[in-house]
Amino acid sequence: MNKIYSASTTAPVNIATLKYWGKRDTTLNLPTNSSISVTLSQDDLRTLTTASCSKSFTEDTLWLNGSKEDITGSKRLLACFRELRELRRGVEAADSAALPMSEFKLHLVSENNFPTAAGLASSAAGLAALVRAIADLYELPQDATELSKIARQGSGSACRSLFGGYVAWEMGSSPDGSDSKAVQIAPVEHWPEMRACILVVSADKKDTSSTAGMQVTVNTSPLFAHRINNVVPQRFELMKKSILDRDFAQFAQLTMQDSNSFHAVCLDSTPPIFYMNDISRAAIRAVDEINRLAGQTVAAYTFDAGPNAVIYYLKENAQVVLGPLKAALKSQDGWASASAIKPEVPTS
Ligand code: 2P0
Repeated sequence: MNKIYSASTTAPVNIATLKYWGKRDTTLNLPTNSSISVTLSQDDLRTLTTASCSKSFTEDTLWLNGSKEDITGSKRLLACFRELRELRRGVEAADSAALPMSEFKLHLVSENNFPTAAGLASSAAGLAALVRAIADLYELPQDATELSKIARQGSGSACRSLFGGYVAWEMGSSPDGSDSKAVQIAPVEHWPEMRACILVVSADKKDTSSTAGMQVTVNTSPLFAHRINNVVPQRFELMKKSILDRDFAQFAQLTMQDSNSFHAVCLDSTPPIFYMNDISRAAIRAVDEINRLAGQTVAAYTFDAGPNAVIYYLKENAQVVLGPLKAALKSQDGWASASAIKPEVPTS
């Protein structure tokens, strides 16, 4: 009987405050701009993955939320396996007592505790957990930034989920992707008052996948070049500074501007891509009104490739933000049944 070796890990969801949208290399998942995200607490949204390997396994297999996936055509997943096995061969070469795990087939069992592919960054947590679990199984010495280059090839945004707190994905310039990696801007303890509230407008699978949508934008949107060349580079530096300075008003303004800019280039694409709906727009108006009544910026909205809103605010403003938000959105037709305000999610 051949022994089975296993390692389990969880990875959190991250929500971009400066959006990744566009690839300059679709095979290596190299982006057209750098991005920034906040990693959410694993208490609410996370992927749990167990990686196993054994001499007795006959094929690499992935079970996602209880269903066996066909991964034979998944070039990105296979690229992650290939790169992780390559690193494992380094461990085996350095230690003659190390088991030849790089030659064993892998079994991955992965579960999300939230809707998959509904614009809640499931691929980010999923691929980050998968890479981390295999790296742990293989006892790889590489740090999170090195592993982020592998997770990136599985799904771009996954590279940011290998860190907690505030994270930058530096786009890099090398054609081989060796400098396109995630780094931590600051740990969660740096700004412990930060909170995120997720408004689940819809848990349905999104219409346009991010991978397909971003290439439509790259190829057809005249506004896109302006965004990546003239807007994002400065915003990236300003947002990093706002995080390091714990300047919430500045962080919030930049976050909302970047969400709007991302959805603007989606709308500017041919055919146009719509991710927000009427309830999303009601949430934007509610946040605007909350900030107007507060006389300062106490809340920031951001929307990914789906209609669900993520609202950032500071703990001390929870009542000022969440009370009016609930009241405003309750008056929206369909909101009460179509949505839920999740408990506040401390970042971790
Ligand atoms: C982000 N999104 O920065 C942006 C904002 C969606 C909107 O990263 O093709 O699933 O796997 O690299 O990472 C979603 O794109 O795309 C995404 P792939 P991914 O979070």
